[in-house]
Amino acid sequence: MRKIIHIDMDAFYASVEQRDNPDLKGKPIAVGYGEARGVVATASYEARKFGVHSAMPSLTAKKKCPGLIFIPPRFEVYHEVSSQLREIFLEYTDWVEPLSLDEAFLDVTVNHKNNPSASLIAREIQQKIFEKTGLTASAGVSINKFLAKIASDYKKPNGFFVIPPEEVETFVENLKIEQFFGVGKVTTQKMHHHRIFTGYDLKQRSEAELVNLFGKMGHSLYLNARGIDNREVEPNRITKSISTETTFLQDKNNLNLLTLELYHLAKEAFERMKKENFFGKTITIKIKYADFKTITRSKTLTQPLNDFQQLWPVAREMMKQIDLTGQPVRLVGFGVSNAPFQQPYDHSLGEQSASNQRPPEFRTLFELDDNYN
Ligand code: DCP
Ligand code: MG
Repeated sequence: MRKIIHIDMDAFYASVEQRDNPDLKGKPIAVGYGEARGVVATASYEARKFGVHSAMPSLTAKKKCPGLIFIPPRFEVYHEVSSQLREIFLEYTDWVEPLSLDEAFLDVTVNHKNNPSASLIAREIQQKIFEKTGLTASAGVSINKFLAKIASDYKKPNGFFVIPPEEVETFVENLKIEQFFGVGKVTTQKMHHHRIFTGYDLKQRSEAELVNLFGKMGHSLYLNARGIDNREVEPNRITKSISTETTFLQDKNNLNLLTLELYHLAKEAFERMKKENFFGKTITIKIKYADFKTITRSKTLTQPLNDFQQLWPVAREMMKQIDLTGQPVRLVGFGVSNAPFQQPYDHSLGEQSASNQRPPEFRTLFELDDNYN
């Protein structure tokens, strides 16, 4: 039985800003740009009471909370805090898997302190984070990643929650379906349509039925419903890019149709970018022609692409530059890479593809995944 901890900082960017500027303490703030095209990166808990949240357009946020104070992000500082967190985690175990600047899984089944209690370790880590950074984190402790992550969210902010082995079954039965890993808005609707509302409902369905309904995810849902998640804590997962692609049933050479396809791909990629907090500066479009000849076109912007309204016009223009006069196209791909908020840490175990030209200290925090379909 493994012992997994998930640590997630509370209102991360906003808390850093409130820490560094006491005038902002206790006030509704949003980290981001307040202008027409801006979006909220994160909101302080005071602002969340008004319904302001991450990824909300800044103008909407202002309407919801007229007194909202916008603070431009200082990524160097968040990055610095992230390194401090990492140092603390590594005191306990080498099995640290960061998911973003403010969040990580730790496997403490075996740990440097020979401490058999994951709960005590999690408590200590929260304490150390506060001492070193002046910021609060929430901690979740359980037997796997799926449950540890739910646990850290359970009592936010400054929360601490343990799901011990003997309580797993009941806990999972009572979870809402949208709390399961990979179940977003669309899947939730589909689940509800099939009268699956809770973990208990999910457990009544056979694996075959779930696979039939939800594809590959059906397997993990079947296991998760039983409190099982066999994913390891992976210390060297890094995302270098997020990409999506489609192969058409019939080749296309019409710019409008191809642009429409690209739009859907870009939307899908952007959802993942938000989820993984991976906002790259480089857009890549990939085209495979009918004869399988493949070309890619890339464009690098000065700012990370954290707003779809900013990203899409660039992609659309790039599509216009693609030669469609010869062969029709059988595949279109869209990708984003080159995210600037990277953590300089030792990935001596990590792998790098030949296409990644960045020096090791600029590798990203996230999962390596170039083949997302
Ligand atoms: N972030 C972002 N855009 C998003 C989501 C998050 O830029 N759509 C950034 C800002 C957050 C940080 O990533 O501060 C961490 O994301 P979390 O989802 O952990 O959110 P917070 O830490 O802000 O809040 P919580 O207390 O809910 O964890
Ligand atoms: Mg957080």
